[in-house]
Amino acid sequence: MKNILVTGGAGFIGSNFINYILNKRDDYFIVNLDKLTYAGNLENLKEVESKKNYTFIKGDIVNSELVNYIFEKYKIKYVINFAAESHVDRSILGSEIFFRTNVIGTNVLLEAAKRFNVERFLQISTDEVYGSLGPTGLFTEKTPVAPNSPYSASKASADMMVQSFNHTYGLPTLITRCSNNYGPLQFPEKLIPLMILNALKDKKLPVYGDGMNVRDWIYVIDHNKAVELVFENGKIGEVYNIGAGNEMPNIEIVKIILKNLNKSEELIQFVKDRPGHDKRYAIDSSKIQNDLKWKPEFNFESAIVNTIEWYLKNKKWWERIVSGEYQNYYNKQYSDRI
Ligand code: NAD
Ligand code: TDX
Repeated sequence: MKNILVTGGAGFIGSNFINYILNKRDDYFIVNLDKLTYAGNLENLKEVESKKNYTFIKGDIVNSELVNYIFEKYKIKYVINFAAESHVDRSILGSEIFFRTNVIGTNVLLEAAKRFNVERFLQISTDEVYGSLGPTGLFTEKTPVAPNSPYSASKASADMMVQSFNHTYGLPTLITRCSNNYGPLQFPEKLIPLMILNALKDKKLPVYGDGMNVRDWIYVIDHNKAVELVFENGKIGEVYNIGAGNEMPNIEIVKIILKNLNKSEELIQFVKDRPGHDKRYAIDSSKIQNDLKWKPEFNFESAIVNTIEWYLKNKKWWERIVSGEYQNYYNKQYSDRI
């Protein structure tokens, strides 16, 4: 049995990971430590909550006393750190919590991992640590880290702490840097679910700037299969980029969503640009493809339809979110843009 501490497992990618992996493996015992911020939702984990090899603990990765207690009590030998404040726009509204969770929280986990001699520590990072690309070229693992937003700066700082623990103490660390994810259970502040829900409600679709910023999209299950491979077979000390080679300008995504929902493009509203908006992200994933034999299995055309259908079928999941506290954030975020 592998005793694994998964952090942030009630969020979008972490909950998809736990659902996927526990469906497949019974040699993993997963302790899910999650603070249940606005982005964490235990409903995401309904299908695994009664499994014997799964347990949930509500708590903060910054709380070193709690983290040390968990390592000791559950004899943790593996860590997969998904926990983070993950939304760029929120980091522009206020950076402090990003520094706290993403940098200090990761450091607390690293210290505990060192103390308890973990066998593998996998840090879930992002392509945003590389900064922004011009019209050509791809991020490779050798691209210098040059983050631009408070979010990406906090993720890059965490990556550097992870690498320093490998270099200085020989902690067996690994880092993955993935491009933009989409799929079921994504909090509707991110581009794709936000646009789906606004279109369903015949609300305006706020596209930043001219809509020509490019992101490289990957279905969340493809990301999580790559995480599994790196966790199992990745070479200690290494960084692995993950991407599905699916670059698209934002406006194109928005139009695909509208077309699938049979809604008019008149709903599109170009709004004031995100400050410091990175122009283009695109990932070279040849290292993980060659070394670990990973390749993406989902194509965008069909996986975006699955995603839209999921939101259509799971109205209860998102209706609670789009009322209440989220609405305050939404109004604050967009009132001065429009
Ligand atoms: P998310 O915001 O949906 O979920 C984050 C989870 O972490 C939530 O469940 C939240 O409650 C939890 N959390 C936040 N602060 C915590 C704390 N202090 N202690 C414990 N738990 C805490 O994020 P996501 O989109 O699922 O992203 C997961 C990870 O993947 C993040 O590290 C993110 O940087 C990275 N990533 C995301 C994307 C993407 O497209 N969403 C792409 C590449 C990398
Ligand atoms: O309302 C919007 N209008 C809009 O035009 C929103 C929310 C976004 N956008 C644009 C900004 C970006 O160019 O769409 C693009 C995607 O935006 P987000 O969904 O906010 O993602 P991004 O900023 O690219 O960051 C994401 O990918 C990398 C995740 O949020 C990060 O957690 C991950 O590390």
